[in-house]
Amino acid sequence: MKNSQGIETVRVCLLEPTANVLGLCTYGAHNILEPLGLEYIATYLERYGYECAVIQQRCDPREKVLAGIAALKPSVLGISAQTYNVGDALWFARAAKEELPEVIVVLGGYHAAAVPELALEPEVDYVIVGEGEIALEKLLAAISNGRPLCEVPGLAYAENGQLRENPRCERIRDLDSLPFPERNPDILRQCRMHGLMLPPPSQQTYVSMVTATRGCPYSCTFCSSQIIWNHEIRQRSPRNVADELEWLSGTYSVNAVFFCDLTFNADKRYAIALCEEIARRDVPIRFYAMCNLHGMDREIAEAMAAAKCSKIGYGVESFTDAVRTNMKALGGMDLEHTNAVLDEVCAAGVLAKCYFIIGFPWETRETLTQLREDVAILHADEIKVTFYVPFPGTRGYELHRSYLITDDWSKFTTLSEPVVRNDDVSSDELKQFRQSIFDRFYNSTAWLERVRWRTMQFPQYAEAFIEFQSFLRSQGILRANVNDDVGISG
Ligand code: B12
Ligand code: SF4
Repeated sequence: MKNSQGIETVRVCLLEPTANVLGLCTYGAHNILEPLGLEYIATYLERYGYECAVIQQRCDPREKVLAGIAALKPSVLGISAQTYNVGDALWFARAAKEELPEVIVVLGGYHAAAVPELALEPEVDYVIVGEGEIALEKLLAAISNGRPLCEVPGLAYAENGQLRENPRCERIRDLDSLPFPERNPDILRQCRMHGLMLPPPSQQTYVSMVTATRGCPYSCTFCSSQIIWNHEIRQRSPRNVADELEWLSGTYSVNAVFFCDLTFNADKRYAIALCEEIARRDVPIRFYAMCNLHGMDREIAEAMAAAKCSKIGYGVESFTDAVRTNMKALGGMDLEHTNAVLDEVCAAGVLAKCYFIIGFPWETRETLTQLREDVAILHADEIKVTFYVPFPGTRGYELHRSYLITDDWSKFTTLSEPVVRNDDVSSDELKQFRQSIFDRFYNSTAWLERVRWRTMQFPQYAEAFIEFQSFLRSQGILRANVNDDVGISG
């Protein structure tokens, strides 16, 4: 095998297995967006002369995906392994080795980084722990040049049956130095951001992801982000991010973007500067981003609205003291404070989605009932409720692994069913509570009034609400014929 400066082209195939989460979404349809991490790695490796293909399983059966990989005859197969898809990742690793006995299998991603012992599995050759671009290039160069593996940063591998783990790779200091990840138009065309969105799903043409920053300064105990990134937040220049948006619009006709930054507003001044640059360019793309309620105010909301941000997601998680103080890095906000912040932001014309987690081991019927009451008067446009999952590598896993009721990683989706034991509330009851929280929220007078008020104040959102409501109705969640009730036409 030779590297870029070397003699022959090395073919690398990068795979994201995704199938087992299909249909598990809150409302029956799940987003599968582009495999951005793998696209970053592929574009980076191509700089060094490697020939790369990125494959995303999406809805395809495993066998079809495997045949596609085999046809490419790669020398190296890199697989992204999160917790929920690690079983699929190992299936592909085994099957690829059977088809192509010479292929080198490398795992990366959150689960692989949390469980580097996967390198001891016979079908896995190497695990990369952490950010993938530099580490994988160094691994391929070491293999090509016959350099010792102990020199490869971030590498975990088996040596005489024992696990060896090298120190982590240096971080990419200058994120602007990374080339824009090459996209596959076929994938972007199939991607949709479901839920309440502007443009609504039916009008999304090509959907992409962008990340302006890497890392999150906080450390919520249930979050996996620290496994790959750290507390330091690295930022691309606003100009570089706006250039990418223009490129996505011009080259791929993208009209909707998910900013997958861990916390878009972690640095308020930076976020405002970024939005000002995007607004100045007037790129015809609307976007969705995740923000922390702490640090949100009218100023940043107006900057985001001017940059065509149509929705902001917030990890509210819970109003229960035990969660707010023990699990959330900054301590969660109470209902009153949350509503006050949401009001400020909503006034700027950005939609608000709030995320909640239920099913912590200490959860009781009383805390769940209280949450349902609280959510019913929440000043949000959309909610998502997921089950608590202590992912390997998190503090939550250390605290709660003894509460796990399954060791089947494919159930660690946060969407399908609880994986944590609760002595007060059964899994079935938890599922029912989750459903009833949605039911209560979307059928509450407060939400119906809100839809009316929002569409009067911001008529541009009328289409988004109409499509979302008909979706909720098709799922049996929304019972009233809200269009008639609130007088939205269309
Ligand atoms: C965007 C995103 C999504 C998108 C879809 C992404 C997609 N392709 O389908 C949406 C919103 C739909 C989504 C859904 C889900 N997601 Co998600 N998602 C993310 C998010 C926010 C960003 C991922 C990203 O692109 N980052 C930017 C790129 C540059 O980084 P990256 O992907 O991590 O890749 C780098 C490294 O990890 C590494 N690497 C990754 N793969 C590989 C492979 C090899 C071979 C190598 C060498 C290196 C390597 O190198 C890359 C470049 O440096 C992460 C959190 C985060 N910010 O990382 C959660 C995250 C990955 N999701 C998570 C989960 C659980 C889910 C869901 C199962 C449930 C849920 N609650 O939403 C579903 C299932 C999705 C699916 N498609 O199957 C968890 C995974 C935790 C775990 N331990 O498994 C995360 C970490 C969030 C969390 N809860 O902590 N997700
Ligand atoms: S603020 Fe979000 S990304 Fe940061 S640690 Fe908490 S949950 Fe994770």
